[in-house]
Amino acid sequence: MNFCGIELAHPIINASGTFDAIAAWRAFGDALLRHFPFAAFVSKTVTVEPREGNPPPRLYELPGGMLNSIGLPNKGLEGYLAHDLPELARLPVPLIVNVMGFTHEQVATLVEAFGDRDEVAGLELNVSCPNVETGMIMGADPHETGALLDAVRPHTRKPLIVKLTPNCTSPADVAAAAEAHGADAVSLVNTLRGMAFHPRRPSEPWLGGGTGGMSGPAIRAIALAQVAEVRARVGIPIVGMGGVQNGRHAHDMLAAGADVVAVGTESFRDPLAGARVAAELAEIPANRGISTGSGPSARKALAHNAKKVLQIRDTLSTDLQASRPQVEVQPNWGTSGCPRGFQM
Ligand code: RRO
Repeated sequence: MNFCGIELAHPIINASGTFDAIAAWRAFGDALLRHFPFAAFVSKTVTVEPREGNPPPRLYELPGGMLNSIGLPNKGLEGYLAHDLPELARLPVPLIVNVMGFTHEQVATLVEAFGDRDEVAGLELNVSCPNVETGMIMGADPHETGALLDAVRPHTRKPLIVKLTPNCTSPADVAAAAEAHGADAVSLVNTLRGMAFHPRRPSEPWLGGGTGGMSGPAIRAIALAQVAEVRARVGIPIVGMGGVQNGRHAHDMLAAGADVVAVGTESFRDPLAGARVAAELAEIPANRGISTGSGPSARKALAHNAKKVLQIRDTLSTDLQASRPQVEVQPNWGTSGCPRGFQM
C-alpha cells in the first residue's frame, strides 16, 4: 500500500518510542531484519541538543496500561546523524524520523537536516509530548500548529506527519489546521497525561517527572473516538494508534478512519506484536465495510497484502521466535519498580 508516497508492505507500523530497533537488532540478530515486525520504522523523538531525559522512576504499571515519563532522552541531531541514522538506514523498511523542537527554528533545523537525507522516507513532527514543559504547546492549539507548519513546510518535500495530542480541547481542530498548512498526514493519539502516587509513601508522586503519559489498552476507546473525529474533519491520511493489541483492534482503528495503524505499548510485552497484529488483521475478512476517507482503501490494501503477511507469520515461529536473544530481554515491564502483587 502507499502512504504519503511511502510504499508499505502492510498497514502496521510502530508508535514512536515503543520499539528500539537497534537494541532489538542486537538482541535478535539478523533474524530481526529478515522478519521485521513493522511495515515502516518510526524512530524515537530526536531533538537538536542531546537530552538526558527525566529523572527515574520513568514508568508505572497501571491496570490496562502504563504511565511513562521518559522525557526525550536522545543523542541530539549530531549524535543521531553520526550513530543512529547509519544503523537505522539498514533496516529493511522505510524510516520515518520523529522530531521535536522547543522553537520553530529548532523544528526547522531538524526538518531541514533530515529532509535532505535519502535514508529518511518521512518525518513525524512531535507536537504532543506530555513529558516536557513546552512539549504540547505547539500541538494543543490550531493556530500554533498552523504557524509551526508555515515555518517548517518550506524546508522539505518529504512527507510531514503531525503527531497530535489527545490532551487538548479539540484534536480535530488541530488536525484541520495541520492539513490546511501543508501536513501530509496526522498521527494520533500520543499518550494521555496522567499521574500516580508512590504505593508506600502517600502524597509522593511515583514518577520522577511528576506526571506522565498514559498508554495501553485502557486508552483504546478514547483513541478510536478521536481518530473518528479527526477523520470527519480531514482528507489527509491518518495513522491511528492507542491500545492496539491484536488484529481486531487494528481493524477497528481502520474502521474509525485510519489508513495505517501503529502498535505501541504492546511491543514492550511482545516484541513481535507488530507482525502478529498484521497477520491477524490480514485474516479478518476483507469485506467488513472498512472505508477510509483518503488514499488507497485499507480493504484493498489488506487483501493485496494478506498473502505476504501470512507468510511472515508462518516463518516467525520457526525462525525469529526460535532465535535466542543474545542479550537478556525482559518479557514484561520489570523496571517500573511497581511492587509485584500491589493492587492497582
Ligand atoms: O519521551 C517521552 O517521555 C515521551 C514522548 Br517524546 C512522547 O511523545 N510521548 C510520551 O508518552 N512520552
